[in-house]
Amino acid sequence: MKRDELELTVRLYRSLRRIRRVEEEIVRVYPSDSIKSPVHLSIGQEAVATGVCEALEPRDVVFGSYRGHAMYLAKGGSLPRMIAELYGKADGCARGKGGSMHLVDVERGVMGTSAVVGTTIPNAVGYAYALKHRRENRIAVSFHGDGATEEGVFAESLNFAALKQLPILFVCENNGYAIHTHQSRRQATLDICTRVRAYGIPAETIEDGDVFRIFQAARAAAAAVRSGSPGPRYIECITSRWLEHVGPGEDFELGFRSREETEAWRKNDQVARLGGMLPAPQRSVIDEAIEAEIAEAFAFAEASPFPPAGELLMHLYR
Ligand SMILES: Cc1ncc(C[n+]2csc(CCOP(=O)(O)OP(=O)(O)O)c2C)c(N)n1
Ligand SMILES: [Mg+2]
Repeated sequence: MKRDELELTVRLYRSLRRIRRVEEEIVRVYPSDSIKSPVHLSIGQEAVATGVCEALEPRDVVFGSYRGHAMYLAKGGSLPRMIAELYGKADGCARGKGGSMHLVDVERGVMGTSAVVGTTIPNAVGYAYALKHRRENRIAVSFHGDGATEEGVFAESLNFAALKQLPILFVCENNGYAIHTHQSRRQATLDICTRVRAYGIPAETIEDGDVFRIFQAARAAAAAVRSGSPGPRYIECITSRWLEHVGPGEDFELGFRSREETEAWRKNDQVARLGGMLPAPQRSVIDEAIEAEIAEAFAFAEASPFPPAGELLMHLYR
């Protein structure tokens, strides 16, 4: 491997592995009830946030959904403050009031995630509108699920972004499901990119979850968006959620999908794949550093106090 390729592989592996291990630790800790929030885990989907965020600059901003741990971490959001948020603690990134579904780290460009499907898509478009007005050389990224593309606001947002030629990259994390319902039972046409192109927005699908391919597509799209012409871009990444919609367990016993359906994706696991591309000693150093960081973050959350009762109605929109 050439030096550049090795450095890229190391960065992608570190991000993939860190997200995977953080979420596995959430799964392990969850039964203790220390985590006070519902959790929508992205295990199996890490390559999307990792590949896209690797293509961004620190000054760029991202907006996401309740399944936002991967995006938050890949963009550089504080891990201790994320875990404290899941614990409902005062040092949490949303002061312990938002939980897993409302992660934010403005300094790192994580502008927010939301429990209400599709709602951060227009937030990202609005931000991109401001960027264009202020002639700032930054871009906004909207991460959303396949289910979010059925919301009316999705169409409105695409139209406005295309009309105003805004510096925004839309990233669809298409895991095939909205809760327990497959895309084919919800959408008249399964080709999301065809719908997007109807607004004049260039769109492409990455079918295989290859983190390098996602990175390259995001880098090319981000460069085009940054140049301001021809405005927005759309990338759909097909991916696979391995755990239940919400919670730390699996959902195969419910009967709406089978474990076999995820098998090909497990064989294509990007965490294992990139780990296998690195020399073992180098991989161990990375893995050990991640374990230490995770242990520290959970200890930080444990030690943090709950917010005082007097803060109950502060920092809220009312
Ligand atoms: C406006 C709105 N409608 C319905 C819901 C209930 N709901 C929560 S998650 C979800 C599925 C969304 O699926 P998708 O966008 O594909 O994201 P994924 O969970 O697959 O990451 C739905 C319908 C909601 N939270 N908000
Ligand atoms: Mg989905």
